Amino acid sequence: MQIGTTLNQFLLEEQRHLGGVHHDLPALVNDVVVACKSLSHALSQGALAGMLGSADSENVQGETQKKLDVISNDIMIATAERGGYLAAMASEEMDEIYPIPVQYPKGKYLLLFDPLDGSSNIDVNISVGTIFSILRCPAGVMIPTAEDFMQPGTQQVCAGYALYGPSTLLVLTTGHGVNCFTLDKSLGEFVLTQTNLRVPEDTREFAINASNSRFWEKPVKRYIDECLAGKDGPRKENFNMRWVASMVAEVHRILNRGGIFMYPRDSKDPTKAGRLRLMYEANPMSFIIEQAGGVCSTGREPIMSIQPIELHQRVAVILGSKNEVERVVAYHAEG
Ligand code: AFP
Repeated sequence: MQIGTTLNQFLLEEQRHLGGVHHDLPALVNDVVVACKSLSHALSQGALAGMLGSADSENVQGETQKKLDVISNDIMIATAERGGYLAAMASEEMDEIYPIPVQYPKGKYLLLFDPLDGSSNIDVNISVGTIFSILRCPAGVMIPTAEDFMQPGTQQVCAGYALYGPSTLLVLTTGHGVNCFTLDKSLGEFVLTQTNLRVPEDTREFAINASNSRFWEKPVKRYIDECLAGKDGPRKENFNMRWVASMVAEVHRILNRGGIFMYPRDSKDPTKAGRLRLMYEANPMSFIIEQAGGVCSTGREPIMSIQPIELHQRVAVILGSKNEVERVVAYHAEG
Protein backbone atom coordinates (compact mmCIF):
# COMPACT_ATOMS: atom_id res chain seq x y z
CA MET A 1 0.00 0.00 0.00
CA GLN A 2 1.43 3.40 -1.01
CA ILE A 3 1.66 5.66 2.09
CA GLY A 4 1.81 9.36 1.33
CA THR A 5 4.38 11.75 2.73
CA THR A 6 4.09 11.78 6.50
CA LEU A 7 4.47 14.97 8.49
CA ASN A 8 7.81 13.80 9.84
CA GLN A 9 9.11 13.13 6.32
CA PHE A 10 7.78 16.52 5.20
CA LEU A 11 9.45 18.34 8.09
CA LEU A 12 12.79 16.72 7.36
CA GLU A 13 12.46 17.72 3.69
CA GLU A 14 11.37 21.20 4.86
CA GLN A 15 14.64 21.31 6.78
CA ARG A 16 16.39 22.06 3.49
CA HIS A 17 14.35 25.28 3.16
CA LEU A 18 15.22 26.22 6.70
CA GLY A 19 18.90 25.41 6.40
CA GLY A 20 20.92 24.91 9.56
CA VAL A 21 19.28 27.84 11.32
CA HIS A 22 16.30 25.93 12.65
CA HIS A 23 17.54 22.37 12.90
CA ASP A 24 15.53 21.73 16.09
CA LEU A 25 12.29 23.05 14.64
CA PRO A 26 11.04 19.78 13.06
CA ALA A 27 11.47 17.98 16.38
CA LEU A 28 9.63 20.73 18.27
CA VAL A 29 6.77 20.71 15.74
CA ASN A 30 6.62 16.95 16.14
CA ASP A 31 6.16 17.33 19.91
CA VAL A 32 3.29 19.77 19.31
CA VAL A 33 1.78 17.34 16.81
CA VAL A 34 1.97 14.46 19.30
CA ALA A 35 -0.07 16.59 21.71
CA CYS A 36 -2.60 17.28 18.95
CA LYS A 37 -2.91 13.56 18.17
CA SER A 38 -3.51 12.86 21.85
CA LEU A 39 -6.11 15.61 22.05
CA SER A 40 -7.80 14.35 18.88
CA HIS A 41 -8.28 10.99 20.56
CA ALA A 42 -9.55 12.56 23.80
CA LEU A 43 -12.05 14.72 21.92
CA SER A 44 -13.31 11.78 19.86
CA GLN A 45 -14.40 10.04 23.06
CA GLY A 46 -16.84 12.90 23.82
CA ALA A 47 -19.15 12.15 26.71
CA LEU A 48 -17.81 8.61 26.98
CA ALA A 49 -14.63 9.91 28.58
CA GLY A 50 -16.46 12.11 31.08
CA MET A 51 -14.49 15.12 29.84
CA LEU A 52 -17.31 17.36 28.63
CA GLY A 53 -18.83 20.23 30.56
CA SER A 54 -17.41 23.00 32.70
CA ALA A 55 -14.27 22.79 34.78
CA ASP A 56 -15.86 25.22 37.27
CA SER A 57 -12.84 27.51 36.91
CA GLU A 58 -11.98 30.68 35.00
CA ASN A 59 -8.99 31.51 32.81
CA VAL A 60 -7.09 34.77 32.64
CA GLN A 61 -9.65 36.00 30.15
CA GLY A 62 -12.35 35.66 32.82
CA GLU A 63 -13.95 32.92 30.72
CA THR A 64 -15.38 29.78 32.32
CA GLN A 65 -13.09 26.92 31.37
CA LYS A 66 -14.36 23.67 29.93
CA LYS A 67 -12.84 20.52 31.37
CA LEU A 68 -11.25 19.99 27.97
CA ASP A 69 -9.71 23.49 28.01
CA VAL A 70 -7.75 22.45 31.09
CA ILE A 71 -7.04 18.92 29.84
CA SER A 72 -5.83 20.16 26.43
CA ASN A 73 -3.56 22.69 28.10
CA ASP A 74 -2.10 20.00 30.36
CA ILE A 75 -1.55 17.68 27.36
CA MET A 76 0.38 20.35 25.46
CA ILE A 77 2.52 21.29 28.47
CA ALA A 78 3.33 17.69 29.39
CA THR A 79 4.22 16.79 25.79
CA ALA A 80 6.30 19.85 24.89
CA GLU A 81 8.17 20.59 28.13
CA ARG A 82 10.55 17.61 28.03
CA GLY A 83 11.96 17.73 24.50
CA GLY A 84 14.73 20.26 25.14
CA TYR A 85 13.64 22.59 22.30
CA LEU A 86 11.82 25.20 24.37
CA ALA A 87 12.85 27.96 26.77
CA ALA A 88 9.24 28.66 27.81
CA MET A 89 5.59 28.41 26.79
CA ALA A 90 2.51 30.63 26.99
CA SER A 91 -1.13 29.62 26.71
CA GLU A 92 -4.57 31.19 26.58
CA GLU A 93 -5.37 29.05 29.61
CA MET A 94 -2.47 30.22 31.80
CA ASP A 95 -2.14 33.67 33.36
CA GLU A 96 1.66 33.68 33.32
CA ILE A 97 4.30 32.21 31.03
CA TYR A 98 5.43 28.65 31.75
CA PRO A 99 9.24 28.41 32.08
CA ILE A 100 10.61 24.95 31.29
CA PRO A 101 11.11 23.15 34.64
CA VAL A 102 14.69 22.83 35.87
CA GLN A 103 14.74 19.05 35.42
CA TYR A 104 14.35 19.37 31.65
CA PRO A 105 16.87 20.66 29.07
CA LYS A 106 16.23 24.12 27.66
CA GLY A 107 16.01 25.06 24.00
CA LYS A 108 15.92 28.18 21.87
CA TYR A 109 12.21 28.47 21.06
CA LEU A 110 9.13 29.95 22.67
CA LEU A 111 5.80 28.15 22.11
CA LEU A 112 2.47 29.97 22.35
CA PHE A 113 -0.85 28.21 21.96
CA ASP A 114 -4.59 28.24 22.32
CA PRO A 115 -5.02 24.60 23.26
CA LEU A 116 -8.72 24.37 22.49
CA ASP A 117 -10.04 27.14 20.29
CA GLY A 118 -13.79 27.21 19.89
CA SER A 119 -14.26 25.33 23.13
CA SER A 120 -17.73 26.80 23.65
CA ASN A 121 -18.67 24.35 20.86
CA ILE A 122 -17.18 21.24 22.42
CA ASP A 123 -20.25 20.18 24.40
CA VAL A 124 -22.37 20.22 21.22
CA ASN A 125 -19.86 18.32 19.05
CA ILE A 126 -18.96 21.14 16.68
CA SER A 127 -15.41 21.36 15.27
CA VAL A 128 -12.75 22.87 17.52
CA GLY A 129 -9.02 23.30 17.14
CA THR A 130 -5.58 23.93 18.58
CA ILE A 131 -3.63 26.98 17.39
CA PHE A 132 0.13 27.36 17.92
CA SER A 133 2.87 29.86 17.20
CA ILE A 134 6.64 29.45 17.55
CA LEU A 135 9.07 32.31 18.22
CA ARG A 136 12.82 32.34 18.80
CA CYS A 137 13.84 33.03 22.38
CA PRO A 138 16.03 36.16 22.29
CA ALA A 139 19.73 35.26 22.12
CA GLY A 140 21.42 34.94 25.48
CA VAL A 141 18.17 34.75 27.45
CA MET A 142 18.41 31.73 29.76
CA ILE A 143 15.30 32.40 31.84
CA PRO A 144 12.68 34.06 29.64
CA THR A 145 10.11 36.49 30.99
CA ALA A 146 6.84 37.58 29.41
CA GLU A 147 8.80 40.47 27.90
CA ASP A 148 10.76 38.00 25.74
CA PHE A 149 7.46 36.89 24.17
CA MET A 150 6.63 40.46 23.11
CA GLN A 151 7.63 39.95 19.47
CA PRO A 152 5.52 41.03 16.47
CA GLY A 153 3.92 38.32 14.35
CA THR A 154 6.53 38.88 11.64
CA GLN A 155 9.03 37.18 13.98
CA GLN A 156 7.22 33.84 13.99
CA VAL A 157 9.31 30.95 12.66
CA CYS A 158 6.35 28.57 12.48
CA ALA A 159 2.59 28.62 12.95
CA GLY A 160 -0.09 26.00 12.63
CA TYR A 161 -3.39 24.63 13.75
CA ALA A 162 -5.04 21.29 14.29
CA LEU A 163 -8.70 21.10 13.29
CA TYR A 164 -10.69 18.41 15.11
CA GLY A 165 -13.56 17.89 12.69
CA PRO A 166 -14.97 14.94 10.76
CA SER A 167 -11.29 14.28 10.14
CA THR A 168 -8.37 15.64 12.14
CA LEU A 169 -6.22 17.99 10.09
CA LEU A 170 -2.95 19.76 10.71
CA VAL A 171 -2.15 22.94 8.76
CA LEU A 172 1.37 24.30 8.99
CA THR A 173 3.68 27.02 7.70
CA THR A 174 7.35 27.71 8.37
CA GLY A 175 7.35 30.65 5.97
CA HIS A 176 7.51 28.60 2.78
CA GLY A 177 3.84 28.20 1.92
CA VAL A 178 1.00 26.38 3.67
CA ASN A 179 0.41 22.63 3.69
CA CYS A 180 -2.31 20.42 5.15
CA PHE A 181 -2.00 16.95 6.64
CA THR A 182 -4.76 14.50 7.52
CA LEU A 183 -4.47 12.18 10.51
CA ASP A 184 -4.48 8.55 9.37
CA LYS A 185 -5.69 7.00 12.61
CA SER A 186 -4.76 3.50 11.43
CA LEU A 187 -1.11 4.63 11.15
CA GLY A 188 -1.17 7.27 13.89
CA GLU A 189 0.50 9.59 11.40
CA PHE A 190 -0.44 12.89 9.76
CA VAL A 191 -0.19 12.39 5.99
CA LEU A 192 0.26 15.23 3.47
CA THR A 193 -3.09 15.75 1.69
CA GLN A 194 -2.96 19.35 0.40
CA THR A 195 0.13 21.28 -0.74
CA ASN A 196 0.70 25.02 -1.21
CA LEU A 197 -2.80 26.12 -0.16
CA ARG A 198 -3.83 29.48 -1.66
CA VAL A 199 -6.66 31.77 -0.51
CA PRO A 200 -8.79 32.85 -3.52
CA GLU A 201 -8.41 36.63 -3.89
CA ASP A 202 -12.16 37.15 -4.27
CA THR A 203 -15.09 35.78 -2.31
CA ARG A 204 -18.81 36.15 -1.82
CA GLU A 205 -18.83 34.67 1.67
CA PHE A 206 -18.36 36.56 4.92
CA ALA A 207 -18.10 35.34 8.52
CA ILE A 208 -19.03 37.64 11.40
CA ASN A 209 -21.05 37.36 14.61
CA ALA A 210 -23.98 39.46 13.39
CA SER A 211 -25.48 39.63 16.90
CA ASN A 212 -22.90 42.36 17.58
CA SER A 213 -24.01 44.55 14.65
CA ARG A 214 -25.35 47.34 16.89
CA PHE A 215 -21.81 47.72 18.33
CA TRP A 216 -19.91 47.82 15.01
CA GLU A 217 -17.90 50.77 13.78
CA LYS A 218 -19.11 52.54 10.62
CA PRO A 219 -16.69 50.91 8.11
CA VAL A 220 -17.69 47.40 9.23
CA LYS A 221 -21.40 48.24 9.17
CA ARG A 222 -20.99 49.71 5.67
CA TYR A 223 -19.21 46.60 4.38
CA ILE A 224 -21.73 44.13 5.85
CA ASP A 225 -24.73 46.21 4.77
CA GLU A 226 -23.39 46.19 1.20
CA CYS A 227 -22.97 42.40 1.33
CA LEU A 228 -26.53 42.03 2.66
CA ALA A 229 -27.89 44.30 -0.08
CA GLY A 230 -26.78 41.65 -2.59
CA LYS A 231 -27.44 42.01 -6.32
CA ASP A 232 -29.65 45.07 -5.77
CA GLY A 233 -26.94 46.84 -3.79
CA PRO A 234 -23.62 48.50 -4.63
CA ARG A 235 -21.78 45.16 -4.81
CA LYS A 236 -24.23 43.85 -7.42
CA GLU A 237 -23.58 40.34 -6.09
CA ASN A 238 -25.32 38.10 -3.58
CA PHE A 239 -23.27 37.06 -0.55
CA ASN A 240 -23.44 34.09 1.78
CA MET A 241 -22.72 34.12 5.53
CA ARG A 242 -21.12 31.61 7.88
CA TRP A 243 -20.40 31.76 11.64
CA VAL A 244 -19.07 28.65 13.37
CA ALA A 245 -17.76 30.43 16.50
CA SER A 246 -14.58 28.42 16.04
CA MET A 247 -11.84 30.49 14.42
CA VAL A 248 -9.90 27.41 13.32
CA ALA A 249 -12.89 26.10 11.34
CA GLU A 250 -13.50 29.51 9.75
CA VAL A 251 -9.86 29.94 8.74
CA HIS A 252 -9.71 26.44 7.30
CA ARG A 253 -12.81 27.11 5.18
CA ILE A 254 -11.28 30.37 3.96
CA LEU A 255 -7.97 28.65 3.11
CA ASN A 256 -9.91 26.19 0.95
CA ARG A 257 -12.62 28.27 -0.72
CA GLY A 258 -11.94 31.90 0.16
CA GLY A 259 -13.94 34.18 2.42
CA ILE A 260 -13.53 37.01 4.85
CA PHE A 261 -13.55 36.46 8.64
CA MET A 262 -14.24 39.46 10.82
CA TYR A 263 -14.11 39.91 14.58
CA PRO A 264 -13.74 43.69 14.50
CA ARG A 265 -13.21 46.17 17.29
CA ASP A 266 -16.64 47.25 18.54
CA SER A 267 -18.24 49.36 21.24
CA LYS A 268 -19.53 46.33 23.18
CA ASP A 269 -16.54 46.66 25.52
CA PRO A 270 -14.62 49.84 24.67
CA THR A 271 -11.78 48.73 26.95
CA LYS A 272 -10.99 45.86 24.58
CA ALA A 273 -9.32 46.31 21.16
CA GLY A 274 -11.19 43.19 19.99
CA ARG A 275 -12.22 39.76 21.20
CA LEU A 276 -9.47 37.57 19.75
CA ARG A 277 -6.01 37.31 21.25
CA LEU A 278 -3.03 38.62 19.31
CA MET A 279 -0.23 36.29 20.37
CA TYR A 280 -1.82 32.85 20.03
CA GLU A 281 -4.83 33.36 17.76
CA ALA A 282 -4.44 36.36 15.44
CA ASN A 283 -0.69 36.17 14.80
CA PRO A 284 -0.45 32.45 13.95
CA MET A 285 -3.57 32.61 11.79
CA SER A 286 -2.22 35.73 10.06
CA PHE A 287 1.07 33.99 9.29
CA ILE A 288 -0.81 31.08 7.74
CA ILE A 289 -3.31 33.19 5.77
CA GLU A 290 -0.63 35.59 4.45
CA GLN A 291 1.62 32.67 3.47
CA ALA A 292 -1.37 31.47 1.42
CA GLY A 293 -1.80 34.83 -0.34
CA GLY A 294 -4.52 36.24 1.91
CA VAL A 295 -4.47 39.47 3.92
CA CYS A 296 -4.85 40.03 7.68
CA SER A 297 -5.54 43.42 9.21
CA THR A 298 -7.11 45.06 12.24
CA GLY A 299 -8.82 47.29 9.69
CA ARG A 300 -6.23 49.93 10.45
CA GLU A 301 -2.90 48.06 10.36
CA PRO A 302 -1.47 44.66 9.41
CA ILE A 303 -1.89 42.31 12.37
CA MET A 304 1.62 40.89 12.18
CA SER A 305 3.18 44.35 12.39
CA ILE A 306 1.71 45.04 15.84
CA GLN A 307 4.33 45.35 18.59
CA PRO A 308 2.79 43.37 21.48
CA ILE A 309 2.71 44.95 24.93
CA GLU A 310 0.85 42.28 26.88
CA LEU A 311 0.77 38.48 26.64
CA HIS A 312 -3.02 38.19 26.47
CA GLN A 313 -3.77 41.38 24.60
CA ARG A 314 -6.74 41.35 22.27
CA VAL A 315 -6.93 42.64 18.73
CA ALA A 316 -9.47 43.27 15.98
CA VAL A 317 -9.21 40.63 13.23
CA ILE A 318 -10.23 41.00 9.59
CA LEU A 319 -8.65 38.27 7.47
CA GLY A 320 -9.07 36.26 4.30
CA SER A 321 -9.50 36.94 0.58
CA LYS A 322 -7.17 39.77 -0.42
CA ASN A 323 -9.61 41.91 -2.40
CA GLU A 324 -12.33 41.82 0.27
CA VAL A 325 -10.01 42.53 3.23
CA GLU A 326 -8.45 45.40 1.28
CA ARG A 327 -11.94 46.78 0.63
CA VAL A 328 -12.70 46.77 4.38
CA VAL A 329 -9.32 48.42 5.10
CA ALA A 330 -10.13 51.09 2.51
CA TYR A 331 -13.48 51.73 4.21
CA HIS A 332 -11.65 52.21 7.52
CA ALA A 333 -9.32 54.71 5.83
CA GLU A 334 -12.34 56.63 4.52
CA GLY A 335 -13.71 56.77 8.07
P1 AFP B 1 -13.92 30.06 22.69
O1 AFP B 1 -12.63 29.30 22.55
O2 AFP B 1 -14.09 30.70 24.03
O3 AFP B 1 -15.11 29.25 22.28
O4 AFP B 1 -13.82 31.31 21.69
C1 AFP B 1 -13.63 31.01 20.34
C2 AFP B 1 -13.17 32.29 19.68
O5 AFP B 1 -12.03 32.77 20.32
C3 AFP B 1 -12.93 32.08 18.20
O6 AFP B 1 -12.50 30.79 17.89
C4 AFP B 1 -14.27 32.37 17.57
O7 AFP B 1 -14.17 32.84 16.26
C5 AFP B 1 -14.85 33.43 18.50
O8 AFP B 1 -14.20 33.26 19.77
C6 AFP B 1 -16.33 33.25 18.69
O9 AFP B 1 -16.76 34.37 19.46
P2 AFP B 1 -18.34 34.51 19.76
O10 AFP B 1 -18.65 33.40 20.76
O11 AFP B 1 -18.46 35.90 20.34
O12 AFP B 1 -19.08 34.35 18.46
